[in-house]
Amino acid sequence: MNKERIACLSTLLALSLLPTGCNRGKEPAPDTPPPDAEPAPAAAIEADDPSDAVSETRQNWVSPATNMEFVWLEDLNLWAGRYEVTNEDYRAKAPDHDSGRYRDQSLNENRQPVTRVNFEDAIAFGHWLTEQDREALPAGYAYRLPTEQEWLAYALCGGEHEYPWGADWPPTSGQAGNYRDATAHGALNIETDMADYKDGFAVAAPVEQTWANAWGLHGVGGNVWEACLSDNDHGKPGAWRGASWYNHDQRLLKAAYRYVCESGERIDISGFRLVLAPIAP
Ligand SMILES: [Ca+2]
Repeated sequence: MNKERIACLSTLLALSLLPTGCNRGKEPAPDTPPPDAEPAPAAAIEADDPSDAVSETRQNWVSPATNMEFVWLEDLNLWAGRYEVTNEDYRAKAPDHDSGRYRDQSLNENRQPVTRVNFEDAIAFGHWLTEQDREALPAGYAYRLPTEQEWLAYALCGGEHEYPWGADWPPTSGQAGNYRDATAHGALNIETDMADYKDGFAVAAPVEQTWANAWGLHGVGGNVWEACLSDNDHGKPGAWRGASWYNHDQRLLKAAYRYVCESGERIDISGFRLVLAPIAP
């Protein structure tokens, strides 16, 4: 068992053993609110003019190597993964990867999102998939993690509302993502601030079964935290966005919330989604 796994399990074990009422505030420690933490309007995203070659391919994209689906987002001039990267997708590169379990619940089914990956793993998967699909990719495009600004734009579908599903708290059952809901409360016997919300899943949900937003992207809010790159340096980690199946704290579910942890940490609630985007000049 590696050091990161031990740290992860220790953290989750500690949380699971907390007395009733003490779980709140023990979710991933908040980053110091950055001055740029408010949602950015989509207009802040500057998209380059696509080349003629790319404009002929503006339909949804399927990776030849993995069958991963990507949705063309005209506002951002890129394709975004319709789903979070699954265990099945990830095991095309790393056959022995195991996303493990939380208590008696599996996190390792093929269509659940991959977890127990860190920034380095996620960035490497994008590079690997680019090499696998290189002959088929639109000229000038490659797979990578989204930047935080890109994530925020498609998480809110270009809007400025507070949560991925809109402005209401709590969300309406069936109209938001997979969080620590009434299902988790019942199955895991853990406290939740979302007892009136039911998404049907105690832990990570199969990616196709998570709520889709107006741009057709599933699971942007909840399911697993999604690794995003720095807005200023696309080669460096930025933060994890979107919360997860384990989270229920209203503050952490806001679209503007940034979860910053050690880039080497691999935990049960952190995964990623890829975009297919123009290669930086
Ligand atoms: Ca849930």
